[in-house]
Amino acid sequence: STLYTRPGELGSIVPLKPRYDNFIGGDWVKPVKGAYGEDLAPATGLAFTEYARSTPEDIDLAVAAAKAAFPVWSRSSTTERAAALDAIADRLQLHLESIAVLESWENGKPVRETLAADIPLAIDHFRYFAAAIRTQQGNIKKLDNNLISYHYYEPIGVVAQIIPWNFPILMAAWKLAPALAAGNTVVLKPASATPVSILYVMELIQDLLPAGTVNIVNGGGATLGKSLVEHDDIGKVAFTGSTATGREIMQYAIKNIIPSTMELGGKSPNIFFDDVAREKDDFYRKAVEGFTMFALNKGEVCSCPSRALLQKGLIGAGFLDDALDRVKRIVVGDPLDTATEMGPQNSREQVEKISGYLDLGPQEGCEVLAGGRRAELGGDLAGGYYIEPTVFRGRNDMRVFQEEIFGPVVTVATFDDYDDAIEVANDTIYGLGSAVWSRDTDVTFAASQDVRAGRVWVNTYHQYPAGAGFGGYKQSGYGRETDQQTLTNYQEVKNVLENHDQKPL
Ligand code: TXE
Repeated sequence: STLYTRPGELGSIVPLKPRYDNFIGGDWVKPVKGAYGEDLAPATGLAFTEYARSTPEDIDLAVAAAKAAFPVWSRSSTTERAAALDAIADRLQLHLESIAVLESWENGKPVRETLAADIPLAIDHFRYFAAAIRTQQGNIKKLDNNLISYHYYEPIGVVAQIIPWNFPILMAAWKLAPALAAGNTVVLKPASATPVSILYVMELIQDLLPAGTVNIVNGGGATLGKSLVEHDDIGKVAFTGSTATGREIMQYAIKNIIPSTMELGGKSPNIFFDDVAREKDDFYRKAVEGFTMFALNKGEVCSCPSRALLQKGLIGAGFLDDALDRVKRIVVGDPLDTATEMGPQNSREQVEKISGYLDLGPQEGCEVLAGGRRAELGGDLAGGYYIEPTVFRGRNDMRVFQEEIFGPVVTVATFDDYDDAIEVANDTIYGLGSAVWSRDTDVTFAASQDVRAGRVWVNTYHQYPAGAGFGGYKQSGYGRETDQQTLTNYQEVKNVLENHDQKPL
């Protein structure tokens, strides 16, 4: 194991500034009202830098800068834009380690994940959309001898992007890469729990984009959201966050009839059929790991496999016992230690919210099979936001099975047969992630059609390649991110109808 640094001593790896202003029009711009907030490290609960607590006046500046940059960026060729995205990817690759360390420190997620997944996936996103924009096709039709119709795509204009704190850099990449590839300019508002990692990235890449192409404004969503989304010069909003906030943002989008895409909450079923335990082989061990995926990123994942549905035979076959053994061995600790598998929750608010559910589970009649409490760590980490990985067993109609906990908590229910499994899996207001585990491909194929969710993983979980569309059914939102189809979220379709008939109309 490598300990990247001691808490509070990032300096040797990440050259952090003591204070971060907004990034507007290619410059570092102080917030108009001059207010700043402290950026707290979840591992210790201590402040390590400051960020701007902006107001609607700052939004106006950022939108104006993005509007001024639009004519240049939107008229650049797809080759130029692809080259810029590739250059961003190369630059991020050079600085992968420092970005990964900062992302880990600001969010609390283990550095082994940011090094191996978050930042490499973000880099790949820029490469993917560099290729996607160069290969995107319009279409042309000869409707009759003298009438030709062609369709092609145009950028929308200035787009607003509001992202959450659970995957700050990856969510920024999911949104920025397609928007920029399509020729839009952007005002991005990070979550105020993780305001700085994206600014550190902007510092690294600012010379690669024309000034004003990407603008970052920090501050509270409640203060900035309405003024950003209702701004008359904003042409589209893309949001990732809670279903409640998504609903509010959709109201703002109504004002100027701007399109929105919403990636919201989830309560994803992870369905295991009896045949998983037919042999205790590599497939079995992979399935056990699949069960423990609820603790990835300390459960702060919209597609967290937070409901494990086990066919009854698996209990007698020892699958749940093996899964619990693995859960109890999850290493909880300093996110900057590469041996750590689970770091602290992102904020005090999250710990309070999760603790409420840790109390509620047993009150509702759940059996506590693992965890169930805050994890108390010593030394530098005593003030951090740690929770034990928790396994509850109960019924799908309980609130802990229905509400998004957004912590390292999985609720387990058993089912009799296939129909029962599908009914329980779909008994939720959400429809984001899901998985089915079986050695029988007829079963997995049927389930992949019957589960009402935007992503069905088959015999795997938590894979997010750039080429696979991700998004929700039902109250998990609409619109897909990642994959080529994301481009069209950021484009208008132009139709040109060309009449070559010389006869008078
Ligand atoms: O989310 P919000 P919060 C869920 C998760 C978590 C809960 C609360 O269950 O416990 O939400 O987290 C911005 N107009 N998820 O309060 O409010 C906000 O500043 C415009 C699931 O942090 O959704 C931040 O940038 N913007 C989720 C972003 O919205 C507003 C990821 C997300 O914050 C705004 C995050 C407003 N009125 C939380 N209010 C997922 N499924 O991935 C807030 N924001």
